[in-house]
Formats: sequence, structure tokens, C-alpha cells
Amino acid sequence: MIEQPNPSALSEQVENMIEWLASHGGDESGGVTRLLYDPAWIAAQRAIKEKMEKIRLSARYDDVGNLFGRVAGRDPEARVILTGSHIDTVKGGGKYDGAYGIVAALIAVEYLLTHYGLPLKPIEVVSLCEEEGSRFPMTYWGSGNITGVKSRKKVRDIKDANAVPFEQAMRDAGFGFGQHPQPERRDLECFIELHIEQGQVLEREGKSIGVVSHIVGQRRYDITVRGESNHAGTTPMHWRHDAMFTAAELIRLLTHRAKADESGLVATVGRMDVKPNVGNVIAREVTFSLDVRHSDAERIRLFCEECFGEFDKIAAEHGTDVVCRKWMDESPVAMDSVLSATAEDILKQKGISYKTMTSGAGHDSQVFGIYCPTALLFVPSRGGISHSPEEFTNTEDLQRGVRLLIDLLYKLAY
Ligand code: HGY
Ligand code: MN
Ligand code: MN
Repeated sequence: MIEQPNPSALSEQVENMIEWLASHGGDESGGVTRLLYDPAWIAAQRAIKEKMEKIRLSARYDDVGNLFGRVAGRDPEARVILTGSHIDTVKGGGKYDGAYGIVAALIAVEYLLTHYGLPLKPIEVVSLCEEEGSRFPMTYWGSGNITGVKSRKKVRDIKDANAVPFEQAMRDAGFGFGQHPQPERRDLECFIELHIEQGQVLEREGKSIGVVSHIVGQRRYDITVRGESNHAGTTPMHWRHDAMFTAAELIRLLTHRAKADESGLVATVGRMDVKPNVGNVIAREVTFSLDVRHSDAERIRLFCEECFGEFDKIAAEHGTDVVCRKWMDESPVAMDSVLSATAEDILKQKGISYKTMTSGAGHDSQVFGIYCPTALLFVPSRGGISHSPEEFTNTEDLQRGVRLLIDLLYKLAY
């Protein structure tokens, strides 16, 4: 075991850096919004790059906006130990989702470099450009480009809610012209991600660390119902082709089916767009999001197939029609058992309580996990709350995660 940083100094450092990063995109509700390529995202990446350079990492972007801070290894042939997380957030998100993994990696690498000099293997801290799919219908844009499963042709026709094309947003932020190295990497030995749990298992069970064995699969759809808009006062109920009524019935059906599922499947409708969205006009068109997750991809497929069959029947009864457009389909992924066992050994030696668990949230580790050995490590979330300004993890838990990362990176790279 190596000598660890002073606990109170470490606690202060991690708290200060969480606040530092949250200041980029912080809003008056105490939440944080940093969307891919938006001004807060640009400012945050710039601030991280400056911090990387200040702690003597050589910092560079790739051509889609992933930011890397590198410590050279003494062995020129060795592959890279990559650690970090995503810099983007959901709208009105918390200070910790993604950001904590980047802050922890910066602190851990700075500590190791200062106290143990250059590692044998190169270590890189990565601030991944996009994971959430909050601005565009595209998730894992950062990790997907690094691992080669995402590319420019996948974003040619997509736009954000303000009809800004993806490629224009990327170019306006200074990426996509080829002036930075291409994103695909072939020199990675492994990826380590430290992240908040975003659930309440660790808190309820009184465990300090989660060692993730599997990340659930997930599908995301846009479900569009088309009817006929008309006057709210002069159109008798039985003459209506009311897209809002149909949408309400579909949401009710899928939610009841998910509630009835005892195998742990979850289905969420979080967003709804209504046209013309006027109180005294019958809705002509309603588009709502659908997010379905489970540890078994076949269970997700079956749930969607059964619901969509019922959707068509309900729409036909209402004289409306429904289109289900899938824009995300990620399989469940196992984390690397050897890396996880290494983390567990450290936790056992230090007498730190931990739980091996599945992640109900998606993570960049899901993308890296089919590309290179990957470990995903959780610290507790208060009340299991996340994707909200109420997201919180106490200092004790935050600095314990950093300590684990210091020990793990030392074992892997020195
Ligand atoms: O939605 C998720 O599971 C993750 O926070 N992107
Ligand atoms: Mn998230
Ligand atoms: Mn996240």
C-alpha cells in the first residue's frame, strides 16, 4: 500500500474542485446544465485543460471534443491506463454526475505524479465530451468515438430542440475540422471510471463503495402520435382524433406493464412535446420519450414489442396513428472481473465496506467495457437522488473514492 494524502487536505481539495467544475453551467436552482458544445461545456473543458496543464499533464483535445491529460510512462511500449468520466450533464442536473469522475482522476494523478514520479505505464485523464444524450438524440458520443462505435455519419441529420444541426454545433465549438487528432484510440490498456451510484443501494446497506459487475442494457425511443387539431369548444368528444388522449393511454399502458414486471425492468417517459401546445386546441401531434432498461436485452426487446403492438390497437380506436423511432440501443455489459477483483483486494486490505452490484444507470464504462478491460466504481448518493439539483455525496465518501482510485492507479501503472 502506498502512503495516502492527508484526509482533511484531500476532502477540501475534492470539495473545492467539485464546486469549481459546477460553476461552469451552474444555474440559480443550484443545478448544473452543461450540454454538448454549448458555452458552459466549452468553458468547463477549457478550465479542465488549464488545470491539466497546471498539474503537469500534457493536455490535448481530439476532433470531437474529448479532452485528455497525459502523464508519460517510463516504458515507451506500454499501453495507456485511462481514467475519467463525462463533462456533459442532463438539463438541471447535479454537481457530481460525470464531474466527480473527472475531478477524482485529476486529484489522483496529480498526487501520484507528485509523490511517486513518472509511472511505468502512461496514465491519461479523460474528460469525455458527451454521455447523456441531453442536447441531441445521441449518447456516448465521446466514448463511442474513442472506441470506434460512433462516427460523423451517425450525426449527419440530427438537430437539437432549437433545430441546430449537430455538425454545426460541433464546428461552432471548434471541432470536426480535423485540426485535432482523430478520436479513435488503439493504445488503451484499460478504462477506470469513478462515478456516483445515482441510486440508494449503498446508502441503505451502509456500504462505502460499489464495485459494478454489470451495467444494464437500455433502449430509448421517440414515440410520435398524430391526430387532428381542432377547436376545443365546438368539436364533440366522439368526433375527435385527439393525439394527447392517445398519448396518455399509451403512457398509462406501458407504465402499468412496467410496474407489473417483477424482473426489475424499468420504463420512463420523461419528455413530451405537444403541437400546437395551445390550451383551447385539440392536440394534433404528441411526441414523448421512452427509456426502457433491464439487465437482459431480450427482456427489453419483448417489453417494447408487446407495448408497441398494443399502441397500434389503441391508436386505431382513436383514429390517430403512432410511430415508434428507436434512437438508442445499448446492450448490458459486464465489467472486467480482474480489474474489479483488484479494486476489491484494495478495499479488503483497507477494511472499506463495499458491495458488488449492477448499475441501473448507463455509463461510458458500458461503451469501453466491450472495447477494453473496464472497471466502474461507485460512491453513495444521498437518498439515491441524481439528475437533479438535489444530487449530493458527502465529503467522506467523495474522498474515499479518490483514495481508492489512487491505490488502483498505482497498482496498475507504477
Ligand atoms: O441515463 C443514464 O443512465 C445516464 O445518467 N446517462
Ligand atoms: Mn447521468
Ligand atoms: Mn453519468
